[in-house]
Amino acid sequence: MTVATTTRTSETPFPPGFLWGGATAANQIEGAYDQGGKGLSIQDVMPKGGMAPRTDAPTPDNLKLDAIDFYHRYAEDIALFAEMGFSVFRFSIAWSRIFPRGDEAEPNEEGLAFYDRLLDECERHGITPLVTISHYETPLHLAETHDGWVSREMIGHFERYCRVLFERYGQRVKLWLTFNEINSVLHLPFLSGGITTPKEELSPSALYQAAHHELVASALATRIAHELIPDAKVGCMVIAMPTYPLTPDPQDVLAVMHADHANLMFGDVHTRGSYPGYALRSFREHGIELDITDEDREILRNTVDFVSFSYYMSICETADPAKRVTGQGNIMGGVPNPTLEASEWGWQIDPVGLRIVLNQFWDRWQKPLFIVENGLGARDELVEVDGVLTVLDDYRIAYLNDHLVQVGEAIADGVELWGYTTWGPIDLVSASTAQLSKRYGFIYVDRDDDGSGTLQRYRKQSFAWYAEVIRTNGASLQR
Ligand code: BGP
Repeated sequence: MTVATTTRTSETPFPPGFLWGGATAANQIEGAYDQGGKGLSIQDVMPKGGMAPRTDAPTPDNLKLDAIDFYHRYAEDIALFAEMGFSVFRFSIAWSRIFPRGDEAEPNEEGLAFYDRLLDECERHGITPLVTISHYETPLHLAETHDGWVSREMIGHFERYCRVLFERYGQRVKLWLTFNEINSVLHLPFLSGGITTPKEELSPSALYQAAHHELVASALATRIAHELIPDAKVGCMVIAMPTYPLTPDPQDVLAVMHADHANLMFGDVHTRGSYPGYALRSFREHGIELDITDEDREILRNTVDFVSFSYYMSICETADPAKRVTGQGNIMGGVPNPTLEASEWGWQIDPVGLRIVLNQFWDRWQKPLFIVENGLGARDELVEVDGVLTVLDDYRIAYLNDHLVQVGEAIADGVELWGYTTWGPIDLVSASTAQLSKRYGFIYVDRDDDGSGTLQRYRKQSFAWYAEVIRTNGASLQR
């Protein structure tokens, strides 16, 4: 006999049909780096992750080469997502599975067939796919021969790749993201833009030219998606980083405005279809000369249907150079906030910042929003409870609960939000440090930083917790 639930879903601020799920990236889960005709991507030569220098060839201590073997275990993993009640699964397509070098005329059929099978599994479980076209996975050949997105030729290679994806999967994939965290190219040019020139040697003009090429490519992809898949929705994806003044000094507030401009320019171009005045002034005053053609300007007018973002932390800014100690670990730098605690990796935890940034983005862009990454990277310990191996991750539950409560507040504020996918619903390899011990999942994967482990999957305590959040559409959250 089933006992009727006492939870009243009418008490939730989350609208009916809100999409709940998790997010991953090919290079952090698939493994099989040299199978199925796949070429090398920049990730295959980054054994220590995005914050460290690359190597010249794949090294055995690069956990991403095998990752968590999703390439072979996707059916089992998607079944576990379905067990939690996912209505959406965000994953990326590895560009180098489809075009192994990036510059071929014809795609690799074996790579395309893999994602057909993956989509079959999503369909079987009624899970809506949300596909990232480029998630820190530039084919290595393009990085090495073109200096990544510094070259205008990348737009053509990307266009060819997008057309293949839209033609092949357009019947079943209606939600697309162009570039993961596109604003990170200013901070991590190799990881984000496949730019092999070391950052210190890269001129600001070259760096912003690369960003411009990505923006044009993103708008072009949006236009083509709309042409080929009339009911598709295309979003940009940015790092959301609410930035607070370190003090009430107006100079600190101005420093925040400048930091915001540098970040928000990417969303501004994607949603408004042209560069904002503050960006043009900054280019002028910093001697940044960009090659922006009339055709580019025309293409940029193809604005996105929605804005998606990752949210992990907020930061502070100050105009006082003596106080500019940068925070550790995160991609964007910034000054640590003295009022906040940090994760073991130095990422400051700020649930209220999520409500703030949701409101900021909605007020600024008036486009539907989608939180496509949020979560806590933590060390987990596998323990036996009633004869079952699990992880008692109450810290992860607390983190996600507190963030989701703030999401509910933002929805009550009037923000239009389509969905929420946690980062790493299953443990995966970290983008910044290439560790597996920085775990995000509801599902524990038995693999350690030294590469040992059975790869077996175990449900953590948070697994049942998230299933309940989804089942009640957020009504079970502790406010
Ligand atoms: C974002 C990336 C993801 C993911 C996440 C967590 O910047 O889009 O790929 O990895 O951060 O970061 P990390 O893996 O470094 O803990």
